[in-house]
Amino acid sequence: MATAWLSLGANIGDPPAQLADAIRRITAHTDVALLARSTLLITKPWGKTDQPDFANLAIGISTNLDPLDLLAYLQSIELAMGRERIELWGPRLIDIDIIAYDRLELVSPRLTVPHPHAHERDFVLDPLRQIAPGTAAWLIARKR
Ligand code: PH2
Ligand code: MG
Ligand code: MG
Repeated sequence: MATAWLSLGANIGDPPAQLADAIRRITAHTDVALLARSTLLITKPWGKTDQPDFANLAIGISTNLDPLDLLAYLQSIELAMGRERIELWGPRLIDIDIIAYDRLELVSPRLTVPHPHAHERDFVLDPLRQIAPGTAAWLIARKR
């Protein structure tokens, strides 16, 4: 069993409802169990600033899926929820990112963990600190 930390975000449609729906779908998998859920934070858009504020939260899961199978499952949920990949860092109905997978460090064509931008994004770190302060500190320390 591995512990994975996920960041969820949305800024069009009904973001709180979409985040709740995404958590339901993620934890519906027989090989995924919810460990922790942060509060929902309203955050200013990072990277591309001329778009609506985001709703963000973080969850911790326990899973038997390996990182690439977890990624494929999360992407299938994004697709099922109507996510379209139009613009880098642009508005989205739902975004589900793997922030960390245990203390694994993996760089591969489809997936990099820890998430390459996590340590510099408060919208990721603030929710994560609520539920996994050690992991948030590790993300920052490994980049110093
Ligand atoms: N996601 C992005 C780009 N910028 N800004 C905030 N506040 N929250 C996000 O979830 C977010 C973002 C790309 O995934
Ligand atoms: Mg993202
Ligand atoms: Mg993403």
